Amino acid sequence: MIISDAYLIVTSPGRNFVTLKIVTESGVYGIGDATLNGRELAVVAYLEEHVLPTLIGRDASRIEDIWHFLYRGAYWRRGPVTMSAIAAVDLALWDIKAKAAGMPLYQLLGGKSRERVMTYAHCTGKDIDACLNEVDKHVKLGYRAVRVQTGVPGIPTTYGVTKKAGERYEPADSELPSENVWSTEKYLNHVPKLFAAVREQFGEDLHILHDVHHRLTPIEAARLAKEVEPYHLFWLEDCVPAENQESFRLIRQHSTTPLAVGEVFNSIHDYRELLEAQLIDYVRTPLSHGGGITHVRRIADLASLYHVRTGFHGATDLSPVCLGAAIHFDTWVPNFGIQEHMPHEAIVGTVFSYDYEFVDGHFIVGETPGHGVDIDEQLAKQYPYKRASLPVNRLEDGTLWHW
Ligand code: CS2
Ligand code: MG
Repeated sequence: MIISDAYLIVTSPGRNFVTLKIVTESGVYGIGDATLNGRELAVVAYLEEHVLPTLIGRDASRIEDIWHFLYRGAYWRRGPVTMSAIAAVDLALWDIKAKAAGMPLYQLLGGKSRERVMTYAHCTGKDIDACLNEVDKHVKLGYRAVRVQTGVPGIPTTYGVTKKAGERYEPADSELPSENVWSTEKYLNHVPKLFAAVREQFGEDLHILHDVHHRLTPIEAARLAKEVEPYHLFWLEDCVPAENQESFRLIRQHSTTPLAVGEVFNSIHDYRELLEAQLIDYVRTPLSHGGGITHVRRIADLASLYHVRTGFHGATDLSPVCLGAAIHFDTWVPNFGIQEHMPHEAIVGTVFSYDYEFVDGHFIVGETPGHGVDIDEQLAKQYPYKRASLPVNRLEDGTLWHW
């Protein structure tokens, strides 16, 4: 299983994706997701300059050894660019190994722990009524869980909310960062009403999730987590910037609302204090940003010691390659929690093929050897890269605020 070629496919069917293809002498190939939203070409440069040349001639079956060659050998360890680059190689190598073994990836990991993988939908609206309409639409599609986000009265735009009903929001929505205005006070006075309205209309069984996008101080997050206890959320996500892990002790002291964190984390070391002190309930690092299967399964295992479950990030800036591999991981991992599902635009499905199915709010994993996702390289060429950036966030007084 000697690696004979490794190259990137950068394509933008509706949004930018970076896909790594690793080919072995036998002709068996694997693909990995190297997409880092808003920093795609940084990962391209890292891979093309410092990684891909080192892979040629190596034995593709030695996944663990290659992982450590790229991690320990990098000297400059960790970080989103490095760990996304390593993840792309890792996903491609696991794809190759499963293909060579003639089995779907979940079998190679240890077989099924469940028949289907629960997902949550994005339900957003400029106001509560618009959001409730989206919840109704998605409940009718079979979702058991919804992430609800709305505009905030008194501020013009809110990240994570579509500009028009029924549209999906695109995280990187302008070539250079656009500027959003934020008011924590207006947000905190508003958002509990959203959860009350969802419970009022849809009852107690629907799982409600919400993403704060790192914007609160610890005491503000503690206030929100406490105030929303009556609505028993499935989780409150990214309520504070998580570099300061001490913050979560304060939140935990005040509330039983489950906490999810980690879509911007990229290694097990980011979680250690949070897990050992049992400060969180779900880990979010996706396979494509956390060093791939080889590393994220270690995060999942450490989390399981503290009854913490997985809840992989799955927005549209994670390609079908990442989602396809995640569904295999979700099908296997014993401490599975939930899988984010923000459907890609139809055009993405013309470039990427996959064998997973979406049925009644759940994913059903496919049986194709490997992770079951492939890319049409010719078609991919029709969609050239176009720089796109995530917005930034300012308070009403102009302060550049947390994301
Ligand atoms: C959000 C994302 O899906 C989520 O939980 O946080 O929209 C996230 O902001 C983007 O994926 C960032 O690229
Ligand atoms: Mg998020």
